Amino acid sequence: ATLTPSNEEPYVITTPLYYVNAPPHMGSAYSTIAADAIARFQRLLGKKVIFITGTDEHGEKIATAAMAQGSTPTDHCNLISQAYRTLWKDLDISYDKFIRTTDSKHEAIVKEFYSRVLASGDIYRADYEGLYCVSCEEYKDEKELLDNNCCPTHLKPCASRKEDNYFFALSKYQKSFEEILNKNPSFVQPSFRLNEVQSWIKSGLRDFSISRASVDWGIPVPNDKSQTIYVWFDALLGYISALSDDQEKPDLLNAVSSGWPATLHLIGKDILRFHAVYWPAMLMSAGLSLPKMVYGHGFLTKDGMKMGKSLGNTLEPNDLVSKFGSDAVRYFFLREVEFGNDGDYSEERFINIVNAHLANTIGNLLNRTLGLLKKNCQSTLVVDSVTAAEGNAFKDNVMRLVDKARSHYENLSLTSACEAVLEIGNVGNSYMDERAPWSLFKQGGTASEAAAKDLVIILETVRIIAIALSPATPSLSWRIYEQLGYSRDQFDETTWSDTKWGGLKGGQVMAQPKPVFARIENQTEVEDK
Ligand code: ME8
Repeated sequence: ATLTPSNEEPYVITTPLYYVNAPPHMGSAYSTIAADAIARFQRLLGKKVIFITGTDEHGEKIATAAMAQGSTPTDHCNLISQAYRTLWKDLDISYDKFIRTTDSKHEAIVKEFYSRVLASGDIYRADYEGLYCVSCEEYKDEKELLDNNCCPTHLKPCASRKEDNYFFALSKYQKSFEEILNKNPSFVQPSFRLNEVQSWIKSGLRDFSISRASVDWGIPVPNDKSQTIYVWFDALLGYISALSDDQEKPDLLNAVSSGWPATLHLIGKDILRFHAVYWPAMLMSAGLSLPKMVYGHGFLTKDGMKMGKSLGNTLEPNDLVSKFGSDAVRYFFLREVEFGNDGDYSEERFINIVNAHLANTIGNLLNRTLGLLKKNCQSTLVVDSVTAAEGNAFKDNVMRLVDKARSHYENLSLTSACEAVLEIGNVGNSYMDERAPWSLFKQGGTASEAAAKDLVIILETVRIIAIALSPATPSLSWRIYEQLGYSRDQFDETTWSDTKWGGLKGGQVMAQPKPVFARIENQTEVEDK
């Protein structure tokens, strides 16, 4: 067969490049899970997807963390960056590129970028005095600080600093920004975050310093070894350097030609200003195209405070995964935290939701149907699903919900997409209960034939659920497909068009019924009994 090269633009999605000051926590996992669900959905649509994640390894905050561990920055970064990759594997994260800002190709590209911005006349040298939050790696406006100059996110006092730095002329881009946002208000998502960005712009964009004389652990400023490049002016470039091949002489334009601009930067709302203001201006200055969209999701909170490495009030994703499995963790956070808004975690809620939805609504529906099929039809489908559903309005209901799920995924309404798929499970269970095929089988004759068809209808419904939920629960979806008698290759080849009614064929033999999602035993529930 000939390979036809595709001219189609790839769907390039990125997560933040996480700081390696501490191992990943549930907040970092949350962004990555959401990005993975979007990437998987786009692949189902047949898009060529480039899913980028990675680690942000330079700057004062990292150097200090390494020192506190009695380690060198390099050893520390290697260790923590690896912890991210291990967690992503355990969470079924299907990234295509993992960039480390200490990769030599990244460093080369940052230097080249800096030189382009310098050549465009947007870098100058000046003294700066201000209040600095190391956890944010950002100079703060006094207005935004709490008492004692405390950072509102990290609750730590900001230190007064004075430095002779290189500055980026952000203020030059004021007009361009107003135009961009007027022309393309969907650049910032969810739409309610646009106001925030607009008010920053209205209040006047101020130049910011892009180098540090006081920090060694960073990329040296080209032509001035006494300073290193500010960690944000370095890390954002990771979205481009990730696209670069591992060639001997990495170059910016080559990387850009391999997929830039990004379709979607998925980030938390804490770093919206860097992505929606600083980054586009940097790109304009270097003459590169802008990402199509920046989506700032909400925070996972604990007692109302942002869960984070700096505050130390985090939830251990490794513990959750080893206790409950990747599907449960992925599903819970996508389904329970209204995508875009903040959400609180509680173990009780976690157990209730995944038991009700994954173990009961989906797992149990499949399991009891396969049990009946085994008992009454030797685990074999009597007719194909199209024939089984002829003249049955139930099928139309399922197809309507599938379309609903699709449009929610397309609009990045991940929570609503999960809800729509679960609704398919609910209507499937109602259908099963109304039809009560177990009693029809007892009647024999045409009642029994109708019952056999009902089982096909339910199994087809569960098959459709498996595909439609696979962006959220890839492992569970595969286990369902396996139960329905498909091979791993067949599962891997599924696309969104397979959510169309009609996949199951007459004569298809199902596997031995086996629960696809083990109910989580709730300690307190057990003790209460
Ligand atoms: O900011 N709830 O890295 P970072 C939801 N290196 N998401 C959360 C969260 C929470 N409680 N806590 C963290 C950096 N996140 C920079 C990024 S990009 C070129 C450089 C997620 O390790 C959320 O996506 O502090 C947030 O924006 C990101 O982790 C911050 O990660």
